[in-house]
Amino acid sequence: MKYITAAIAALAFSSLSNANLITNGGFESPDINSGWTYQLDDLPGGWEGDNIEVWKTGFNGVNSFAGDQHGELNAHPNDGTNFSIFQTFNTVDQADYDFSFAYRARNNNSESFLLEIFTDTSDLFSMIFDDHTTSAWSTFSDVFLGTGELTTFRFTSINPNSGTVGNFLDAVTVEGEVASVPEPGSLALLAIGLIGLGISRKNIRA
Ligand SMILES: [Ca+2]
Ligand SMILES: [Ca+2]
Repeated sequence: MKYITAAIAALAFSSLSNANLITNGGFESPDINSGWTYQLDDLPGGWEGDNIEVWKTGFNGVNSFAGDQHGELNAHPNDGTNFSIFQTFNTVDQADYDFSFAYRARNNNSESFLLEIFTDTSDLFSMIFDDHTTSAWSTFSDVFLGTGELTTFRFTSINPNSGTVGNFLDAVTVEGEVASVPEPGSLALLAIGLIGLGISRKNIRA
């Protein structure tokens, strides 16, 4: 009986592990030789959304916060609307997720953008960032609570709201439990364990 309970607990815990749920949060892909590039829609390995712009470290005198590249939220070409980039991932219900990123203004200190973390049914975090400067990278970190649903982590340009110049980003991470789908074999074992547990309880009551 004790062993069955322990086995079930071990199975439950083994289906969870900690990971960074953001892919290409450092904008290191695609690997560019120099200058900058932009890509319509999805960036290979991670970001989705409007056009996505990647800069090489040192271009226009701006060194990346980490690695050899960083992103610019106000991408190119300008389609006349705000730029958004996002990633969507699954969370575990009631698990804490630590998130962090670096940001820097490009052209003037009045630049701003919005970060929203949300599911289909709830808003988990929302904040406007307007405190970054052209002189150095700033960093931000906080925690949100998972709901067990698909969760979207999205940056949207505010100022400039549609221009192509502004709001550098780098080193975006979301760290916490990732739910992996158990192997069929594990599920069968779990079912046998639960049936065994039910029989034991019945026997105790009888
Ligand atoms: Ca980087
Ligand atoms: Ca740009």
